[in-house]
Amino acid sequence: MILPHRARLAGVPAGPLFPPLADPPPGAALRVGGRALSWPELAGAAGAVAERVAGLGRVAVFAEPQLETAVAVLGALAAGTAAVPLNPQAGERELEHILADAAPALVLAAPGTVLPPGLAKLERADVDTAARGGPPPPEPPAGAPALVLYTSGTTGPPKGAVLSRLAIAANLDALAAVWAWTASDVLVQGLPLFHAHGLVLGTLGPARIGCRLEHVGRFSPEAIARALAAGGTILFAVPTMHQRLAGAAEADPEIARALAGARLLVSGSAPLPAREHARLERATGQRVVERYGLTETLMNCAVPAGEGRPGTVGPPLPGVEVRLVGEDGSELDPAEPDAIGEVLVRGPNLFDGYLNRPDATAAAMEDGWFRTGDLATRSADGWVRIVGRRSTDLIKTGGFKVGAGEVEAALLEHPAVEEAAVTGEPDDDLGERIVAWVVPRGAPPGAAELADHVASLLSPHKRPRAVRFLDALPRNAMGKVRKAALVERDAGER
Ligand code: MCA
Ligand code: AMP
Repeated sequence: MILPHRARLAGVPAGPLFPPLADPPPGAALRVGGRALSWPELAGAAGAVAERVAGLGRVAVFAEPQLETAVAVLGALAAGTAAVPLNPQAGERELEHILADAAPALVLAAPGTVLPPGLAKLERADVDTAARGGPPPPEPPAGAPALVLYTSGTTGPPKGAVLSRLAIAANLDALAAVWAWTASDVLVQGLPLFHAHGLVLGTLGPARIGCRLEHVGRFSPEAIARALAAGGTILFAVPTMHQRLAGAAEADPEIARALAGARLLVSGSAPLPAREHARLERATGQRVVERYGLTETLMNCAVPAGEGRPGTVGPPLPGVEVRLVGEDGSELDPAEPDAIGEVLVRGPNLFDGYLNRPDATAAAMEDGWFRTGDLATRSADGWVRIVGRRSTDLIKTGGFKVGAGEVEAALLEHPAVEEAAVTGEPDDDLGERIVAWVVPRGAPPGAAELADHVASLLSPHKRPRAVRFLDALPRNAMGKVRKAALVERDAGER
């Protein structure tokens, strides 16, 4: 634990984490991929899950973009059981690691879903969206762990960030305040449900605020436009999705009209380039607002509704403290608005630490502040601009964070790979794409074969999109791979 919960409780209202589930209003609660539940139905189905998982420490959720995922997570949280969402496309190694690390008591899944062989040994409980449990159990303590979300680091396998109910409540309330997000909104999204963006903000957010959620299942500009045209007021999406929406809006006036009709378009998980802000504004008349966060901290900064300004992620959220520090760890002079420093964060939004990794938790924390690894400047009025990150070994591709180290380790498991190094390079669609630099053992393997190999061991979004073969990796005197030389060489070739 990184901060006594008592110290973080200030300002967080007591009461149920999800008021509309404790006392369901009539009307539609959520639709995911075409199937819908009302608030009373959602409360009943989540209640049945809660009865099933009560008393268990942690349960896994096979987090497909389906109604059952929302019901499973809300049910586990109602029982005070921590949910561990699994990427439904997670490969062998990734699943093996998460199961060993989180040791879930069972996996919740939609009936009929074929689970990967890696989950065969785990007990399975099907989620019945038609089930109706009894009245909700007593509200678990605010400090209890709610979610374990796996996130990549520069080296080693992903780490499980433990998020408390308190962190989730405090962060959602802060976002609701700056975006005037209320029960009369309808949130539209098509994000994966195993990360903070789609799950915490995009699913637990509506459930806390009481607003309807329209999750389109699989993202496409057309599906998002349809949901917005049918009454959606807020859109949450990653930059890759906004870019695809901009292109679609330029080509199709109906898509442009649907986006123009929304109250608030929000981008996050990676930077939205100024070019894309401008394209979206030209096509739709809307200024996208950005917010900035991490799995470990949830959201730290957000541009308030109606104040869209390209290139900035806004001021710190209410209750969140942000500090920029220089190389030597000392705080930057706020009178120097263009100075670049690392972003440190403190507040009720912080995680409780990495599961089973006190070493990694200690390394990420400094006197109660979380070190984000992101580099930023701060304007005289306190608005934050993210300008880069400290490590070149973290790649943001399509809004997913991928550690170079885990991809390198997977590549080295291929019999035709002698040595491997992984870097990110700019990509118009994904922001960054993963590039594998490989010294082959014998005849070079095909690029598609290596991509499939990584996809099946880790996850498809961690696969290299380009493979470059070399006779030897550039190394410094200590034998460490000089990634800067690879990136330079890469830029020269493009
Ligand atoms: C392709 N596929 C493969 C292979 N190639 N499968 C196995 N082996 C292969 N070699 C499959 C993929 O699994 C996928 O399957 C389909 O082909 C398309 O893959 P891909 O081209 O990679 O997807 P895309 O269409 O380019 O996806 C773009 C996307 C996606 C939709 C924008 O990147 C995305 O959903 N991003 C969101 C990331 C996100 O939510 N991040 C939040 C992290 P299938 O068709 O079955 O899907 S939380 C965070 O960052 C913080 C807290 C924050 O600030 O929010
Ligand atoms: P994750 O670990 O997947 O939660 O990703 C967190 C990282 O996403 C942060 O450390 C940032 O580098 C990046 N990020 C999130 N939102 C933004 C944003 N609006 N602008 C720039 N980077 C962002």
